[in-house]
Amino acid sequence: LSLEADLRRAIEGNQLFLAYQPQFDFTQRRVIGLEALARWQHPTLGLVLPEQFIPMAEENGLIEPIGAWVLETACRQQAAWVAEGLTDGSMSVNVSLQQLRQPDFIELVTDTLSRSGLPARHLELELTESVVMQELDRVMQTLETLPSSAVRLSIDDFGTGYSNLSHLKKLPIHRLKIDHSLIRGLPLDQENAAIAGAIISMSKRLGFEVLAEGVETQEQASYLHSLECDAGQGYLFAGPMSAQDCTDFLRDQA
Ligand code: G
Ligand code: G
Ligand code: NA
Ligand code: MN
Repeated sequence: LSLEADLRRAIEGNQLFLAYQPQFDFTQRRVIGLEALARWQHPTLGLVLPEQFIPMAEENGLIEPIGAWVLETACRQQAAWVAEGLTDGSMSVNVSLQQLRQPDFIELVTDTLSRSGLPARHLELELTESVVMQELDRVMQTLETLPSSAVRLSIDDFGTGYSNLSHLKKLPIHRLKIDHSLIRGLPLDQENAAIAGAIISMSKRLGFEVLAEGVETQEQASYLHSLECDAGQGYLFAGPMSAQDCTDFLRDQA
């Protein structure tokens, strides 16, 4: 309960910050996007990871102000990097079910884009597979009303939930992100190879981009590339890093 009280103070106390993890195109080996990942620098506990505070925030309503702060911070940062010519890709922001259910969620996204000056095509919203399947109608409605529908949508942690695959084709999805648990052990793990391969070929046929999460080895990257997976994210390329480190990283890539 005290951690909950601390989290309430964390937002005003500037204790939250974002880490950014690059996403790489397998063919061109260049950065095509960044994912914003929330971090909490607790005054006495030190660094608290999102696994510990996001579920708590989703239960106690704090996910709304935290999510709004994440969206704002990520959009402003991306607008600055785009203006500097350091990226022309997307900034992925994770969105919780509770945020999507807010009646003013679309307004929040629209207002945040205009306040930050970020063109909609540079923003990608990440919804987990289970959220998308639970709230199919709301997701459809939300996305159809977003600014010029140019905001991108990706399905996170794909392959871990229970997708009704026939629903996928109805959704205005840009990209599937294959969960890292299915990338582990590739190419030797035959079960993961079968599932990851099936997700990649399904994505191609449905016209979605596909990204593999948790790419840690060159063997995984080569194998995924050979299956025509578009992009990867993981420690092989770069881990999540501070805004300053990410600025340096993007400069080095340019
Ligand atoms: O960085 P990693 O430990 O960094 O992230 C762990 C999990 O926390 C991931 O599943 C990620 O989607 C989730 N997460 C990270 N940042 C946010 C955020 O700003 N909002 C939500 N809803 N989830 C987040
Ligand atoms: O949204 P989500 O669950 O997918 O967030 C990605 C999580 O995966 C973050 O916690 C991030 O720190 C972590 N992560 C990033 N790259 C790697 C990787 O190469 N391997 C593993 N195991 N985790 C990673
Ligand atoms: Na994510
Ligand atoms: Mn994920």
